[in-house]
Amino acid sequence: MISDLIPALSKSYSILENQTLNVKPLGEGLIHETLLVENGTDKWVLQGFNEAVFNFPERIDHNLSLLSVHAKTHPLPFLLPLPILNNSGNGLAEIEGKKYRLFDFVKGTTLQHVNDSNQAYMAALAYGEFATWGKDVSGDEMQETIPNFHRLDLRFEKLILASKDKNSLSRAEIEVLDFYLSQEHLVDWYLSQLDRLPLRVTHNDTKINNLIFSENLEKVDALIDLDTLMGGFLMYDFGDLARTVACSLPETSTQWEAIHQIPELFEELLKGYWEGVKEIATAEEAKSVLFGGEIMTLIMGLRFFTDHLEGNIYYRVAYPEQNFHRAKNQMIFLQSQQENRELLKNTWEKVTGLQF
Ligand code: GN1
Ligand code: MG
Repeated sequence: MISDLIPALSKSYSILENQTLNVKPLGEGLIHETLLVENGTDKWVLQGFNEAVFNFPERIDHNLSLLSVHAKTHPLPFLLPLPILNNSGNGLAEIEGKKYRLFDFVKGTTLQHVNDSNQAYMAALAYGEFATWGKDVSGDEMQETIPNFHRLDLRFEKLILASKDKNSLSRAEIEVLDFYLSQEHLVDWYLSQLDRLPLRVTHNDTKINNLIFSENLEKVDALIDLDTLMGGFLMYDFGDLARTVACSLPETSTQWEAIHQIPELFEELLKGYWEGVKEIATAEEAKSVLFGGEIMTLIMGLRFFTDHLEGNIYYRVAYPEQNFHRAKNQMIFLQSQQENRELLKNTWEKVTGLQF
């Protein structure tokens, strides 16, 4: 029972001492467990830290410390909430054999999908401004909190290995597998970019629900889920936005016929992101963001399918076939983006004012 955590929590954090606390589940993250702690007046977020996924908590600390030093001289227009230190001065507390982190609760609105194009614009602008803000912190100084996190080529190889380990696949699984194997051309393009693009400070998990908007939804107040902040390419951050925001349905949807890209939202995202990064983006980087949506959708599809074949060991699932369904969802969405390539290229030229 999560309420069993309360006595140990009060003992670990002086701010939670001698209070009547209530703990309940919060949010939709797939990796850490997220809980809300309340005392009637104040609220905190308690996060059950997933050590199986994040093997290097000290690297997270290193990166976040680097960025909080940078923030002292270069203020950001939104918060990057960092863990509250426990009574022993640690951001990571051990409670009943498990690791936890406590954060101040940032008041505001979290969206699971955008309701209008301006929200897409604001979200993308915030992630773009974040990259520009971090331009003086070299991506190489950041440590890899999950090694090779967005290495598409390695994710591709991993799926091949996982599928070879299976003796039999259903017809439906073979259809999805064949689609993913047919995407090797994207892997080749990705590899051709590796030594052309500078490593930036990127968030690497830019889903819409990793932003906290103000209550009236007029601005972005915080970027959260900072464990994957590390060196990365601009196309990763723009791409994960394009994957999660410019789609008709969320990655969990199984309404196959209704899953498609929304080019108008792609355009708003690009306008916002470009506004945020245009001062720093090289010509190669600017071009790369056009394919970011495809690259990130392919990465997630490969990861979901690999996890399905490996028995759902990574992502939290609500039912056994869910990772397979997520992989199929991403397949359909990737196909939709590919059908729109010409249109998106025109949008890109219009928004950036550059020639592709
Ligand atoms: C995970 O934890 P959450 O739900 O914010 C995952 C992302 C995926 C996402 C898919 C560390 O993010 O890479 O895009 O699920 N994070 C990690 O929903 O693997
Ligand atoms: Mg999250």
